[in-house]
Amino acid sequence: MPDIRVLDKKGVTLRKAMREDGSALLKSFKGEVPNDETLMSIYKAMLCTRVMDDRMLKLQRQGRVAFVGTSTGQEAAIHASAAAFGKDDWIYSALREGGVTIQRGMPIQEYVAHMFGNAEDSAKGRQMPNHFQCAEVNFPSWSSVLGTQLPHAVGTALAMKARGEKNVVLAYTGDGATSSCGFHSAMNFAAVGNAPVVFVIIDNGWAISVPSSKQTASSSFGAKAKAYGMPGIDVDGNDAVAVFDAVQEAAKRARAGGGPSLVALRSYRMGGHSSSDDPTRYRDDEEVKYWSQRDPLLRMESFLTKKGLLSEAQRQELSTALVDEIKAAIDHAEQVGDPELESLVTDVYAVPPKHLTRQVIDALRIVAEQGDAERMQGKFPL
Ligand SMILES: Cc1ncc(C[n+]2csc(CCOP(=O)(O)OP(=O)(O)O)c2C)c(N)n1
Ligand SMILES: [Mg+2]
Repeated sequence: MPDIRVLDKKGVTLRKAMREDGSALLKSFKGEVPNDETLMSIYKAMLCTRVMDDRMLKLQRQGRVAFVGTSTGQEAAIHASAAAFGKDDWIYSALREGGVTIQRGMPIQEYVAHMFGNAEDSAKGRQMPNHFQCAEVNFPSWSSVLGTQLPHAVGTALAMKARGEKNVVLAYTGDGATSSCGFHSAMNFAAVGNAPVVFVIIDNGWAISVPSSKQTASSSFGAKAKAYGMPGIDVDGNDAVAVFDAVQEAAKRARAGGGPSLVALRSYRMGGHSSSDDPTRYRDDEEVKYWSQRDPLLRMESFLTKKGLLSEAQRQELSTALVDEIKAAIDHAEQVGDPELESLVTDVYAVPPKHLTRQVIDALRIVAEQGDAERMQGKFPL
């Protein structure tokens, strides 16, 4: 019988709340269980991400979207952590936390528009797909350059503190990005400045083809906090209740003026690094099998069912509704068309400089003379 002190392969104690099969809470768990409404909203967000990723990956294989980085296997870590933050808090993400925009109220239609980079994409097609942003839900855009979101998150938290606001910031990073300069600068700055920020590392076992075991010589990712002078904890990232409890505790501390914390969530990337990756070239099937038996979505479904909050009929209904809504959003997105060429130079300067204006005029002339490029022609080999 698993208990809260179960050790993982490296001998790290992970905080856990529920049994591996989700059938009940562990007796040793003394933390905070989210209320029924929060549990269900976390579950719906997890399900939405699972369905969306599945659909987007198929579209990518059909050549209809250019790039996808799925979150499959990490849904509890992503959505139970985000649930610990309010609408006025800010969230800085890495590649796999885009579903949090929908969890915080961004329409599915807007998510899909970004994946297509069409005229309704709030990034106007200027980002790679899967790099979400939504100003309305305080979710700034991610840069592919690993770790750069972390100093930005700390800057935002320090600004909130300077203004006397009670809001806090959630800063996500992957295990690989903990080796970036941005991670070090952010952790140090946050602790010295007592910034109201919660760093959440989602350790999904891999940084492309580099395993977590080769990413650091620290005893765990949570242990890194000690050197910076902030609390750190390692948590079973596939246990939605344990994730919520640990992150909520850190968010409360930050909100009360207690400064930053680090929460390391142990999870697993079930798919490839991205739609351009073939993980069978560097990892064992056995490992994938081990983790597929620890699927966070199935564990949450089992937990909610035992609690009387979810039935099989309800699960199917929710899933079908999501499939339909996403399909309608895709059908719409494919009718919308590309952003206007002129939009290349909008939003950056109050008055675009002459050389950029000239380039747009040239581009418009070339389109008029030779027609537009085929969709995806000249694409970057992602
Ligand atoms: C500064 C920098 N170095 C290298 C890369 C190339 N790169 C893209 S994703 C990635 C791995 C990221 O791993 P992790 O932080 O664990 O996130 P995950 O993809 O596993 O969610 C690397 C090395 C990059 N984008 N930026
Ligand atoms: Mg990783």
